[in-house]
Parts: sequence; C-alpha cells; structure tokens
Amino acid sequence: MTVTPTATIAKRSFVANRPEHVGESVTLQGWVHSRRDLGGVRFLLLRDRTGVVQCVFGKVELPIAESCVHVSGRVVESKKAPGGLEVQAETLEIIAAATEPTPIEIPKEEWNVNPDTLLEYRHVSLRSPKARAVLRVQAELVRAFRDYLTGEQFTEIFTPKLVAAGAEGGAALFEVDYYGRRAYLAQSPQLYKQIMVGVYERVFETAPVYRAELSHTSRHLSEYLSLDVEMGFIDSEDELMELEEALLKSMMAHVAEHCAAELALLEAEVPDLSATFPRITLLEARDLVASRYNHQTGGKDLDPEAERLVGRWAKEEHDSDFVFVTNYPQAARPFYTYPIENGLTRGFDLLFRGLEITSGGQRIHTYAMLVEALQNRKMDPEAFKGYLEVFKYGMPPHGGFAIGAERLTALLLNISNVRFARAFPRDGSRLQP
Ligand code: AMO
Repeated sequence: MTVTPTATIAKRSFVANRPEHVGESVTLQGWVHSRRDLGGVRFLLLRDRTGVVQCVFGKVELPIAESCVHVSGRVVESKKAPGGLEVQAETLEIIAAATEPTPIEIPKEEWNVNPDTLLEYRHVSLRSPKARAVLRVQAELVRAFRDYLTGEQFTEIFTPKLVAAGAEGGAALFEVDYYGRRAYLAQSPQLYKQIMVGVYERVFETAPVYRAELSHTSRHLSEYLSLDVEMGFIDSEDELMELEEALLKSMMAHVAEHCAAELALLEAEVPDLSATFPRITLLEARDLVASRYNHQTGGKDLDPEAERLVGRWAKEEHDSDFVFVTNYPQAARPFYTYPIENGLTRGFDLLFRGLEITSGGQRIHTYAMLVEALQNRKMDPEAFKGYLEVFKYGMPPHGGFAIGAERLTALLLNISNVRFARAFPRDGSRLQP
C-alpha cells in the first residue's frame, strides 16, 4: 500500500514508501515490533500501518517492544534486510514507552501461542501482522459489500439493536433491563429490514447482532457482524440467489485486487469465480450425502458433516467453492419464510467451502398469510403484533439474506475459528477485552 502523507504530518514517511527514498533521509513513526542486540550493532524492527522495516543503530539503548517511536535515518539497500532495504538510523525519539513487556511476543504470535492466550491479550495480539491482515481483509469485504449494493440502488439502513421481541424465534436472546421493562439485543434486523423495503425497495445493513449461543463451537459467536440484504418486487428466491452470487463474486474480486499482500501473508486464495454457484434442494442434498458419501442426516436441517460433504460435492462436480441449498422444509425455517407445496419453503442457505455462511429466502408479504403461518405453527399472533403491523400497509413480494461476516472471512482466509475473524469476540466465556 502506498500512503500519501497528509499536510499535518507532511514530514512523516511510511515503511511501504521506502523504495522511493533510497539514499535519502526519512522520518518514520511507529512501534518497536522487535529489537535485537548483536553487540556493536542493534536492530530495531519498526512497524507502522504500512509494514515493518529494519532500522540499524549503533550502541544505543533501544526501547522495549511496542514502545511508540520516531526514527530518522537514511534508506539504504541491504541484501540481508527483509524487503532488501533498511534504515541506517540517525536519531531515535521515544514517543510513548511501553511500560512493561508485552504478555505475548507479537512477532511470534503466528506459530507458538495458545489461542486462548491470544484472545485474552487481544488488545496487543491484534497488532501482529497476521491478526491485522485478517481484519483488514474483512474491512475490504465489507467495503465491497457496500459498494456493490450501493451500485445496484440499495440504500444503507441502520436499525435498532435494542428491541422488544426476538426476530428469529428460539431462545437465543439476550435480555436487557430497559428502564425497568424487558428488552432484548437484536438477533437480526429481520423485521426492520423488511419494514425498510416498504420505504426504499432495496436495503442493506452491516451491523452486529446478538445470539445467546450456548453451543461452544468454532463457528458461533454471541455477537457477530451480519451483512444483511433485503429487496422488494421479486418473482422468487432465484433473484435473491442471483444477486448474492454476483455480490459475492464482486466482493472476492475486490479482495483479490486490494489485499494481495494480506492474502499472501495468510497463504489464502480467493476462490475461482468462473463457475456458477450450483444449486441443490435440501432433499436432494440429503439423498446425495447418503448415496455418494454414505452419510445419513435425519434432521430437518443439514448437520455440519452433511454441509461439509455438500461442499465437497460442489467442488468435485462443479469446481465451485460455493453451493446454494434450496427449498428448506418449513420446520427448519422461521415462520416468515414463504411456504410452497409439500411443507417446503422458498428459503435457502449458501455454503462456502462446506460451511453455512448465509440464510435467506423469500418472505411472506401479506398480513393474512402471516397470521395463518403463525397459527399453523401454534404460535400466538398476539405475541407478534409488532412484527405484523407493517404488513397491513401494502408490502411487495420481497426477500433477502444475511451473510455472517466472520464466517465468510474465516473461510476465505483458512482460519479454523471465527473468533479470530472478529477483533473482540464475545462467546459464552468471554466478555473482555
Ligand atoms: P441466520 O440465523 O441463519 O439467518 O443467520 C445468518 C447467517 O449469520 C451467521 N451466523 C452466525 N455467525 C457467527 N455466530 C453465530 N452465532 C451465528 N449465527 C448465525 C451465519 C448464518 O448463515 N434473518 C436471517 C437471515 C435472512 O433470512 O435474511 C438470519 O438471521 O453465517
């Protein structure tokens, strides 16, 4: 990345720009990534937001790791230095000294530290090149999500995270004391994004949602970033899948273009985007994993092993890292999902490399049909009064989907635990840092 200094710090140079300054004096600001003492020569690896450079000192007392420093010196070629260039340091100024050694050695983060320790000290472990790269890629994924949808005339919305009722059913709700009344943290913007279809036809949101997940797995967080989309005037869920496919392809292409260094550091590859994402119905998927891989799934949904096998099939037969599983049974979907014959729905999931990253579908858009859907499920329409209200006022056929940003990031970057795709993960046992 090349950085143009702003006026206020016009004199500051950046690590990534050093090839333009060979033979010149530069001033750098950043952190002591590490230091090494070879007797007469001392090395300080300086890290700024663009990278890490080796600075060579004489017999100077170097501050401990993660101190904030200002170094000036001449950029010279050096075969031994990482990147082939180093800084022959002339001055060292300590901007803010670290007051104690870091609890983990940041340059070593990647190979020898227990994951729990990394999370416990996330406020410093996040400074490591790999941790930074992961969240940088995520930031670009989100930027590309916004850019693509904005280009397709979607409006970005901001919906409440303090709500009076759950949106997804089930018990995974966090309760909040709301001025003496009971409120909840939003499990998803589901109702609100539907209401906003009545306003803008096409909307999206990127915001955290909350799930009181008791299962302690590598793919569940209590707070995660939900990339939500909802659009009106659709004919069927096929249009939603078409949109999601184009959206994801554009997000992947954006990351390939803007995050080459991060992908290389993480040894990750953007999937081949030439294939069309295959689609398979849930019932076909169940039969397929039974006949082809001898795996039986009895439940209403696919279990994690079945998801993995459907992902494998998509790769083997269609050379695709993505696969849509369609027409979920009603029992496996929320009441608002549009029903079709034989107890099935217009609900779908998208698997990426064998794991669910999206649920979505066409929604029921008339008041009468929603009340009937609730009654069929022995749910009390009175309890969903708030949800039902907007359907009295002309809602078009609509639908949408939500992508779990951490799952998408983790799968793209070969990270085995979604916790490492969130800056400060929240789970059943973690509320700090
Ligand atoms: P769903 O509940 O399936 O659907 O969630 C959508 C996507 O969000 C991600 N996800 C999670 N990620 C991390 N930790 C969790 N605990 C977690 N739970 C879910 C997954 C999942 O595919 N309102 C619907 C979406 C819609 O129909 O528009 C919903 O929330 O990647």
